[in-house]
Amino acid sequence: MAEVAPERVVADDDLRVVRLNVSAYTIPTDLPEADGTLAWDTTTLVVVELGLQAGGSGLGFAYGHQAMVEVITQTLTPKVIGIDVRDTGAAWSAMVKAIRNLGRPGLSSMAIAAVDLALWDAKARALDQPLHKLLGPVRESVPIYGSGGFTTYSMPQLLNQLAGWVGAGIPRVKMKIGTDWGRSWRSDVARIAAVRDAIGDDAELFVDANGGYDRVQARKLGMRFAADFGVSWFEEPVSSDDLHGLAALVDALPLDVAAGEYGYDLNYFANMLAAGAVDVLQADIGRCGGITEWLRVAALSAAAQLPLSGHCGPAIHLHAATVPPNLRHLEYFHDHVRIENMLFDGIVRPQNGALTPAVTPGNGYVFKHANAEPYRVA
Ligand code: SMN
Ligand code: MG
Repeated sequence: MAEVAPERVVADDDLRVVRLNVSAYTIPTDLPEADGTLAWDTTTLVVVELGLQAGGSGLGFAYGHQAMVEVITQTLTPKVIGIDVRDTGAAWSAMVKAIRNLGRPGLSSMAIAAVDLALWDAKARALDQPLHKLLGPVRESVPIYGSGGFTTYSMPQLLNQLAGWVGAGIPRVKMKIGTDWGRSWRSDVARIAAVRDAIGDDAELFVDANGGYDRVQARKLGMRFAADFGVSWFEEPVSSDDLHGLAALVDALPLDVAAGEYGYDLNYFANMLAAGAVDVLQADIGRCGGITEWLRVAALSAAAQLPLSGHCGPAIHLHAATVPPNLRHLEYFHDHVRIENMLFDGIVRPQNGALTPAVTPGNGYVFKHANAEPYRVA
């Protein structure tokens, strides 16, 4: 008689999660920031520091709102305490079940993301592996695009920032358009023309309207952006809820239509792909539930024969971004780059337009509590 295999590996008690410390920080932007449909002057991130029985630790964070702290401490923590940190899948599923009545899209998923990222970091540190090596990379470094170019910037600020990235070897840059919900489209055209002039012909120029245009506006302007200024990426030309409108633009425009930043779960991305609404799918690891779900989103877009691009928060995407064969790039978002360098040690710098994850155990970065404390809100 063949021996029956044990049903599960018996957990090593040392690797059990025993503690989650959760805190939130609100950091003022360096200048007023706005896109076509929203203005803001602060950014909040929620940090999870997780402890294991034998003293191991993990660090995760996600951008969002301080209300995530309550979700994590009250609803997620009881599901994660006692779990073997290697069982990231079990922890993730338990967290998703626990927030059923709170609603999966929105802050709940961001809260899950912060914990999932901390669990993956703790697992990699416990196993003494760089996180990307544990995840199974297909590439050593990840291409990025510089992103900012807010509608609130003066023309010199806009040109300095975008030309600055190109000058620093990042040959892809994104600016905000759709100013005043599309009413100031003439200003968008003038700013795009000036940026193209400032960055030269070789750099890729991306624009993000954040859903500020209507369908006809987006079609007319998209044709012009591509033909006159070589714009190659048009993000949220219309609302990302308008899947039919996006799909029509995918067919009509000779550039990449991109969307997906408000995706919180797999079904959202599946619907967007089924509608043919994008040429490139975007997904934000800090919104869609962390590494565990983001890699599933990558697989969905691969099955749709489409590339994936990581949205914002370069530090939290970097290790996972080495894994999907169909990854196009990560967003090197001005605000988040600034915050990640202020609050964490070990944040890697771009080289030749790409980021290469550190080969130290875990995610490679360390929380600088003293730098963060003045901004603490929870
Ligand atoms: C964005 C990111 C962060 C804050 C506001 C808007 C955005 C992007 O749409 O894609 O960079
Ligand atoms: Mg966007």
